[in-house]
Amino acid sequence: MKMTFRWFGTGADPVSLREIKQIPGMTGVVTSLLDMPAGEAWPMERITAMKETISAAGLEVEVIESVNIHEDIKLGAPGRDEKIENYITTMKRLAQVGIKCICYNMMPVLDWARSHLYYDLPDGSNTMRYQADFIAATTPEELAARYAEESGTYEMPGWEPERMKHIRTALDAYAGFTEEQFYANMKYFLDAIIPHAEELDILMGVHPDDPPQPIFGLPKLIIKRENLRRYLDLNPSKYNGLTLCTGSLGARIQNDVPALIREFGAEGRIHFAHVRNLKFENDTDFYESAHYTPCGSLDMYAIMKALHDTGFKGWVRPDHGRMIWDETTKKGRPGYGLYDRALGANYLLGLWDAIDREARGGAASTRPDATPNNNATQGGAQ
Ligand SMILES: [Mn+2]
Repeated sequence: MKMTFRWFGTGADPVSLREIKQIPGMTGVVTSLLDMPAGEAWPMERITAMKETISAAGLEVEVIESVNIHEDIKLGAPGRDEKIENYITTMKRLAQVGIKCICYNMMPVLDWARSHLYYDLPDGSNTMRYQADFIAATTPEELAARYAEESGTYEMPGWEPERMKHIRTALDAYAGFTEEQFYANMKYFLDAIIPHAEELDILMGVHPDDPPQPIFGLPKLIIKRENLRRYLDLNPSKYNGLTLCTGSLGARIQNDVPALIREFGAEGRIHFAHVRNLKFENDTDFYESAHYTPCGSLDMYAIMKALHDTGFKGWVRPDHGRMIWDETTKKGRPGYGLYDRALGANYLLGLWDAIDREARGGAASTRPDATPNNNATQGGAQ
């Protein structure tokens, strides 16, 4: 297991690589070229510059989150072949700088959604919240306007003003669109890219839909066990795998997250994991709590134990955190402040360390002080 941290890139993230490097146990960052439109090939020189910047900070970059999928691919629209070719070109270029895993999602039109970006908690921190009734009573335009007002200088990925200009056309394109068509289009995409993923040794990990239920009348597929199974069966290569996001799948109260990890992890289909907690307020509504198990509704020990028991060798990152220690104004991206994620990462490392050591009968595998990046634990999950 390698512990990583999401970083949005130079000029796009108030958290610096230097700060990330100082978090105990961090091996690297997970990043993207945030401004690259879906469907275009990423320029090699920008990929190289990204790699060099991160390497200079003493961190690895092996996972890209995300290389986004163009709507034409999801819809099976004319023009998808060209966008798939560009996707493959991007994969080939990323492989050249040592990228080993790509995260992407199949959410139609809109990326993640929350009712509140800065919901105040009693301890004076704030966090993201999801209220189903609120979402049902609003429109995507209203939500985008609210995000823009609340988040200040940072554009919310998936909710950019430019994208919102065309939101009605984009939503209309899904009118009458069936799940069967969606699966067929996903298969078309996977069958095109997975042979290249195998050749390039790049693990592909689809991220679940967030929230894991239909919103604004859009279909949502990557939300529960049987759909994850069907998605993986579309192309049986192990390179067609999952980004297991505990917060996204866990927001569907019927999902048993440790059981999902045990099932798909045992098959070697989980390549990357987002591990975070959330606190249910009722069966559909939740806020994003601190990672520590008693703060939320998910059992973080059971989650890390399931990863360990199934021999997980991939990358973990703490996911969204609360905004704490007055960082709301300083470290602006909702969910992506420095401090709570750093605390979360070290809680997860602590769990892993204890689980791994117990599996070894109490002994560390090598000199602990010889493994500043936690690599001692990597052999622990044979
Ligand atoms: Mn996630």
